[in-house]
Amino acid sequence: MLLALALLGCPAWSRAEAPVIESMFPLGGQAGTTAKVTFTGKLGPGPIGGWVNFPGGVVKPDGTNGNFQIVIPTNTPPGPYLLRLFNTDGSSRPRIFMVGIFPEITEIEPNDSVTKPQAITNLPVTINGRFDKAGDVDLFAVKLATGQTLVAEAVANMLGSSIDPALTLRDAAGNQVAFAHDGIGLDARLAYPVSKAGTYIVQLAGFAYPPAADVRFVGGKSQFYRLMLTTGAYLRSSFPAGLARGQAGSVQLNGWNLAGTNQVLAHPVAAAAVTGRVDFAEITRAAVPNRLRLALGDGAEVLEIEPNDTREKAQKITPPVTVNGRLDRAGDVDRFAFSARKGERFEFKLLAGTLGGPMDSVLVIEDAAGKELARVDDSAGDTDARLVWAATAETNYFVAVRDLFSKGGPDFVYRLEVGPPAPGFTVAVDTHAFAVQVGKTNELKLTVTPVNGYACTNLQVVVEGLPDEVTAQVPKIAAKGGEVKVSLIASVDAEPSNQPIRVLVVAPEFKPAKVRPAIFTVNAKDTSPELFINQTDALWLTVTSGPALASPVVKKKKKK
Ligand SMILES: [Ca+2]
Ligand SMILES: [Ca+2]
Ligand SMILES: [Ca+2]
Ligand SMILES: [Ca+2]
Repeated sequence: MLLALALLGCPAWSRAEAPVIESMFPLGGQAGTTAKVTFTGKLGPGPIGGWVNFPGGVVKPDGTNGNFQIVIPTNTPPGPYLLRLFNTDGSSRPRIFMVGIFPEITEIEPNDSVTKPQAITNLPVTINGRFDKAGDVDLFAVKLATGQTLVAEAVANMLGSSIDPALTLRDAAGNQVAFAHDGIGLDARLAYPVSKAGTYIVQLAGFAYPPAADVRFVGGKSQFYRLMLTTGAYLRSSFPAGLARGQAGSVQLNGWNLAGTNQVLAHPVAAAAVTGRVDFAEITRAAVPNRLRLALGDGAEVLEIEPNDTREKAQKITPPVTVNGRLDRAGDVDRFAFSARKGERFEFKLLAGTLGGPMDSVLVIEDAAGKELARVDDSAGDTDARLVWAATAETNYFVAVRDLFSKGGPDFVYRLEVGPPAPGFTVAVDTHAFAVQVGKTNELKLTVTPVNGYACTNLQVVVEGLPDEVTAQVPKIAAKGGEVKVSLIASVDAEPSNQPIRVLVVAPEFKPAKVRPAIFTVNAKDTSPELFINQTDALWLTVTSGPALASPVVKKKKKK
């Protein structure tokens, strides 16, 4: 049997019984509390454990029926984290668990009409709700004072729910005063400065995603959301959107209710906060319910200077450099002039969507006469624009940045890196979890892709987090990269176990050594474009005791 499966190219270690999570509720919890979370799906009859990737996080079964307690330490920074359930056979796919700082309550039906909203007596709050039935709408009444700004954030799609939420704010008479259909990917965010004190109604409705021909409000088992309501501080973006690694600096935060009613706040960044080999640092502030990503660079940094919309007014830059810019108004174009030698090659990297901002960026290279020489568009969403281009003459050229839909505003921040094409590599893995049986070997397949002509021959693979008696054997990597099969070998003395692992690929010839973790894409389907965490290096290894079980995957392949 095992031999036959091996010949068919089926991994003999595939196990059918790893937990499958269909839904979880609530989708998060408050820092400093123990959240009670109910999972549905195929959780299996045996003992089940859980893992979440904030420090000190504990996931433990709470009785039966998929109920768990999730301990969230007090100082856990707010934001999205990954969660897994596992058993002796393997791990579920990672799910997103959101940590908030506000008290959490559960939605109470019926709350469908303006005359019967659920009264919310204390702000700030996070409401955990669901669309129970087709056509369900959920209404919440809040009392607001003149001068306050209400911020409402409804997240569902970004957490893996198949809902596209819409927020409507109504006055006590039911008149619409504000509306938002997006703001955080497909999820909705709304801010409303109150000019007249009174009771207001926050109305949340959910559309099916991906959109069906028949666009109705959805309802169903896994249509869960989190609705945050606050009149306190909330962060939207940072300018600049990045800083030089290891150097203290200052950024301007944009948001609502920052320092009283201001929407802008200076935020000092200590050198220690932006040190290390990570690509991004996080901005968190006390009593602020969300955090921002701050990109870290290794070269010279400059700030954009307006006006720079035309070739005549273009800002001169000297590569290699990172420009921190912003499309501060609708229609803004930012042009930068640079000189090149004949045949000189440049790599342009634009970072915008990756930072969480709304910009749909377009990058254009022009000659002195304004003729377009190259163009790249990052409309694919989380893939930011990258372009390698060679100058054909010794002269001045221009690089222009704008929004595909000519939008702009304080949150349309970007970073544009211009420099010689940097050799490097990326590493992908198409499975989030692996299993190896005691006394056996399993293969973990990586895809190594060289960038800008890099030769992959010196790359080394390190598997971090392996338990005792499990070792990794790595073949030599070809210059052109490609598939790399890492053997995980469990000795007969290995103990059955579960643990997170990371696979690091190291290029030692760089100073400092370049390290790239193998990345798993959580939601690779085109139907859901964005999750709060769509790429992770947090892989999983289960060491199993028994022989492999026949899995549905094996059966399907045998039919051929
Ligand atoms: Ca409901
Ligand atoms: Ca309802
Ligand atoms: Ca600008
Ligand atoms: Ca401009």
